[in-house]
Amino acid sequence: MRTETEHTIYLKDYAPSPYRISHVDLDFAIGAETTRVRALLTVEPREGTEPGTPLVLDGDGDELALGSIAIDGAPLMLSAYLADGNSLVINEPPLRRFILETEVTLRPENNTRLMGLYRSGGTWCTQCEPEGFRRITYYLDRPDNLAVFTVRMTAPRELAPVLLSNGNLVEQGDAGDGKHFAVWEDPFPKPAYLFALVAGDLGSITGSFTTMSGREVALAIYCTHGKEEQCLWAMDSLKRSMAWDEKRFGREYDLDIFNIVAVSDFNFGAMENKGLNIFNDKLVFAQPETATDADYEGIERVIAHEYFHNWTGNRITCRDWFQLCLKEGLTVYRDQEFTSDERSRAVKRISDVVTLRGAQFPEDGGPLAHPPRPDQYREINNFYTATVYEKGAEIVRMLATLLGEAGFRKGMDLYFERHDGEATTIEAFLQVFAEANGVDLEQFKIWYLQAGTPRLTVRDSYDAQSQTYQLKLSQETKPTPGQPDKKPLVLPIKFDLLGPNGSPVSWSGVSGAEVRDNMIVLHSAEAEIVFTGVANKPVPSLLREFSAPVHLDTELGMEDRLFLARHDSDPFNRWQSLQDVGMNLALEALGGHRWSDEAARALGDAFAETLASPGLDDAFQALALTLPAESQIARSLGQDVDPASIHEVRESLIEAVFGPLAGRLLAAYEGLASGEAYSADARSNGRRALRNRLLALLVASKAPGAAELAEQQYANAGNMTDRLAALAASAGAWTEAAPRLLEDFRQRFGGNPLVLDKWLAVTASVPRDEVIERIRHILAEPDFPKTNPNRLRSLVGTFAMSNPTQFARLDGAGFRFVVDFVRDIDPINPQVAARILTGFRVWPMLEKNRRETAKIVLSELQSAGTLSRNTGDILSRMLAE
Ligand code: B3K
Ligand code: ZN
Repeated sequence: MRTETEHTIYLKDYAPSPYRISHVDLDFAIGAETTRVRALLTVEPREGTEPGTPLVLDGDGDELALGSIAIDGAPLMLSAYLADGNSLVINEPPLRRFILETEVTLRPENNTRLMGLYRSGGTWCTQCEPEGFRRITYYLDRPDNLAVFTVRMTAPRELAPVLLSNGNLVEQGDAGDGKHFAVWEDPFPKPAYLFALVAGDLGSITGSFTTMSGREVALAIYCTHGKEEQCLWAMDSLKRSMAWDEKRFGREYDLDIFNIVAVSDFNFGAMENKGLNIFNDKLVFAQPETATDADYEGIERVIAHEYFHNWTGNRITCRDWFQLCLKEGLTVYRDQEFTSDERSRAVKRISDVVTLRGAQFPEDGGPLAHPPRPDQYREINNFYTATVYEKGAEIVRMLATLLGEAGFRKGMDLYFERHDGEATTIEAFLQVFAEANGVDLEQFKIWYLQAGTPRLTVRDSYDAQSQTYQLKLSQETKPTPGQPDKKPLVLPIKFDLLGPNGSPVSWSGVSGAEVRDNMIVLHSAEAEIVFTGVANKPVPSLLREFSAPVHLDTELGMEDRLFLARHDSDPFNRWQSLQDVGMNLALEALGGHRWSDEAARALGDAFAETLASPGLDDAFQALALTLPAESQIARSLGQDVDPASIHEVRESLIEAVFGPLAGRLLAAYEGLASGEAYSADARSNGRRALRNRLLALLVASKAPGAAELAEQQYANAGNMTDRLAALAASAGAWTEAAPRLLEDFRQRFGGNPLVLDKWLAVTASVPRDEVIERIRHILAEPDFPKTNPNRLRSLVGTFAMSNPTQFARLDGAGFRFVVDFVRDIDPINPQVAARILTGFRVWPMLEKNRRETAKIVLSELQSAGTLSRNTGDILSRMLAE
């Protein structure tokens, strides 16, 4: 294995390059076997560059075969340059503006890493963020070099009738010999990571959008022939996103064309290339028979996210990759707000918190913890994490909470005004909010620099005689790798005090911390807040809307929590209170104190009441009628986790709480039946979500007839949402019908890769011993596509991330299987391998036997040598003491 310091890049070492490239003129000759790339780069030294300073361009020697190299038309002598595995060094470039011309040959067909130029289903496409452009040509492959690009491409007309790149199409025509060409020009200077090219035989749908200043933008979505109809929802989502960004942030689209291309082989969700977004096709294609409501929502969200990057990411980009969260956290915040405005704000908030707790908290509490703005990395691809994205969005959300809507908007306006066209930093971002609002954000900045989830502890007391109510608050963040000492953070804590009937209790004075409106702003490690003139002992509703990403520790008893579940006017806390009660019962049972019948009944009653409340919408009820996930319980336990007992306890808690409600659940399930044709709108979606939740509860609590009901729903479903829900419920509880339904599903849909993924994921989540053999078997099928990230993630990713009892089996078979897989896939696609390996991040909190086995298995992988930098980096962080 490589050593700790090799390849480590530090934020403190950031320096601008001594040269800049202002214009890029690319010529792609695309052929069936190879592609030749000729690049004309207009290079100039920056002010102050000393004569004789070498020009160092990035270039991946595994991918680029250098043909020729010239400066201002004159070929370079062999001694004038050096091309090694990672770079091209021009020893003494002229100290004036010059044109560097290089020619390289690529083999896109062999590019299984899916970075740079590669082929997916016959289509040539690119992925350049973060460091893929260096696999296309030699370049200053860093986000702070902004250049204007012109792209010419020639390709066989038959193989690639469609030729696309960024910006505007300025010329096209016949190139003889069965070939044709197109020339694209992007007038907006951009970093190389936003470059894109697509060449292929594709179908398309078109649309148009008139911007707020009256400009007409031609929209198109390109896809495999025959899938055009399945792009309509994405097109609709795109138009709504464009309108929303104008209305909410005053941001208008800036080119005359906006193209999206759907491809089948893609390392992540999608990519915001200027004017030419490239998408994983699972985030484009939707039709009711094959896509679920979750797919529809995901498409809407990601289409919006990539579109919003046009301002937050493209026009204002990152100075260096340490600032990744500048564009990602902010853009996730923007897409969350879009969904909240388009659908239900409360439901969106709860779902986002579920995601945060399910993905980011485990990261922040484990060996891979890192600050939202890291200060070092070995492999930047490993930092496209829940911390950078989701915690990054939480930080922006806290900023909006602290500054208020108007104050936040003032800051955003100044950000766009001041930094448009720049590559900038987190500091510059915070500065505009500080200036626009006249506030100091120095302490707030720590959120970006410090890893770990703070624990906020609150204890309360009431003194009837003096009519005072006291809240004692303290915050603590545990050490994380490389950060032993933590500072207190600024915590915006929205709250209210509730009286006996749930209405707010008033107070006449408050002291001890910054309290404004219904928000405590905690700056210190500890505070004692005293409310005076409080007539009766209130129940506190704390951290409303989950106003800060912390673990909240209170001493509220079951009664108070159930009171909040009934009366809190904050829907988030109503939901949270039910979760808390469920969590407490599960944790106590794991500690040897099984719940009393009375406690289970009280929680059941609260669920029943939630279900019967006419004021709560279906989607909210669906979320509320859920017990905390096994991974959530594991995290609350924090150490000595035995996934098998958690599974057992949770299963029997479901039976104890929901079993007695079977009649009511069934009646509600039947009442929600609808003969309506599928519609993707939020209301119909909520209805299906609730109905399917009820079915899952009936099946999981082993209600009589529930397994048959699921089988019926599976057979009669008119859409994929209902069919998959019935399949998943049956497989999760392994009903008698489960194997039959799984078989049927594969028969019906096995020919559709995106639906096959759903089958792979359900199969991989079955919490039964034979699952590993089953997965090995599927992987060994001769036509299983080991180069397709979606398939691999659905099967093995789901197993490693979402099947805790089997992944962390006592005999180590789950760990060994995943490690074997990672070793196999790493040479094909290191990004996929590294991502799946992160499933091990839970290992330090497992009970002793599993922990030891995990450590042995990981250490064996480490000593096996030759791993990619991606996988090697994850592995060594995972094993660092
Ligand atoms: N910016 C891309 C992610 C690129 C990931 C590279 N490993 C998509 C997005 O966040 O919008
Ligand atoms: Zn993004």
